[in-house]
Amino acid sequence: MFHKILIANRGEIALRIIRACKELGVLTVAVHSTADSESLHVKLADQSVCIGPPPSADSYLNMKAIISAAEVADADAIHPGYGFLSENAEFAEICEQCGLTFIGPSAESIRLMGDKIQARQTVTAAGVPILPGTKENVATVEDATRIAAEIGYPIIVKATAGGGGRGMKVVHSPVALPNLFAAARTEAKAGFGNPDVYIEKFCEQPRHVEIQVMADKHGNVIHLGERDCSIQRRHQKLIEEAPCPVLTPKLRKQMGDCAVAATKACGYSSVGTMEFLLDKNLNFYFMEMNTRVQVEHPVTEMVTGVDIIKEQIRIAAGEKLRFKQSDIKISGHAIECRINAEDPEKFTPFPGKIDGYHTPGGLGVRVDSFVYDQYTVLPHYDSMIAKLIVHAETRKEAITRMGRALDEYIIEGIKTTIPFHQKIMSNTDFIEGNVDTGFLERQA
Ligand code: MV4
Repeated sequence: MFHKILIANRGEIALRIIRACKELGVLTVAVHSTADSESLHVKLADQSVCIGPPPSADSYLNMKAIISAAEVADADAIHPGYGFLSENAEFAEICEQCGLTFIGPSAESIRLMGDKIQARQTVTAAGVPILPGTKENVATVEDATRIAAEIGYPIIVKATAGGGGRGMKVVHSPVALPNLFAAARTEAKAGFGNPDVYIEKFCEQPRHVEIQVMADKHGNVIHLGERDCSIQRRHQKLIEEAPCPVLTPKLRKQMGDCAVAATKACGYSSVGTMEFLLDKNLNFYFMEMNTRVQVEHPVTEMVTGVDIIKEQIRIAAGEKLRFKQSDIKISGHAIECRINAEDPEKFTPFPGKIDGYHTPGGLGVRVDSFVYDQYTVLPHYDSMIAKLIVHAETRKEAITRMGRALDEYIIEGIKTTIPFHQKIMSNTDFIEGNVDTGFLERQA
């Protein structure tokens, strides 16, 4: 096991990683921007290093400053959390070159899955279903027009170097194609430094269902079941749950087997997530792989009892998985609400000082957060300030418990998305599990 881990992140995930390290008996180094010196991750770590001014580009994305901090503090590994440098293959490589273990997959796996065309090819070879689409980049409007006609409208143009929904264009008819195709390439170039795009059949009103996987460095791979993340707004997930309300045990096994096969096919080790679209007829299609730990990992922890972060650290340290697939049992139902410092109607950021704070508690309630009374939510970073997670025997009870916990949660001085979540918990369609990725757009 490692002696000391540097956590190259902030906020709730930095705290989550510190907690895992403490339970593993590993020392922790926090890094922070000048704006974050009063943050809890700094206070709770064994030591801390200031790595730059408030903008992320100068601090949490500053590879040189982070590597230097690790060397000065004599850390032997770096945990990148999510966001920031977590899916940066170059950073993973630099860590290893400096003798620091990157707590995540290899640079090669990050690169392979970061290229969406290669990812599609790799999982297809493993027998995983994908939507009809191009095996190569589409360079010209002429090619795009011909291919779209072959696939049949609607189609979607996606950035090969993209992911997470940015720079995608849905096209419903040939007349709309030239403009949208050009826009997709421009946005891909601007967003990812690479104009390459490819085309897929567009799947209408799918559910977003993802499978958590875990792979050690000895070839053992298991999955921890699925999460339904269909409640999203502009590609930002707001509510996640496990299990997915419409999956049958048979379908869960099929998707799980596919996720494991795909993970093996890319030579992956660490924890990761295979994202799928699930259509109205319960057909599933691989979308992309997230080669990091995700925000919503706690819902899987609550229904499996597995500490995903501790496992991830053990895997990076070279340990074998402590579970076989048959050890994994899904128990009860978990829901996570992301509490953002935002206007609950318009979803515009609302940073500022918290003046009055009380967290919910009781059976089956978990709060993963880094804020406290009189803490000032900073304008420089993501607006998520807490994840409220509940666990109960059934989905119905979990929804009731979430409503109860949201009622108990007091955050004064700033606006938060708590009122939004309260509305969803009493929405009939949500209560019936009748949701897809278009759910929120239809609410307005
Ligand atoms: C799709 C799709 C429909 N058909 N691909 C969004 C995030 C990115 N990972 C890919 N995304 C989508 N890809 C095909 N061929 C619909 C989406 C999509 C979506 C997916 C999951 C959750 C919310 C979404 C919202 C809009 C579009």
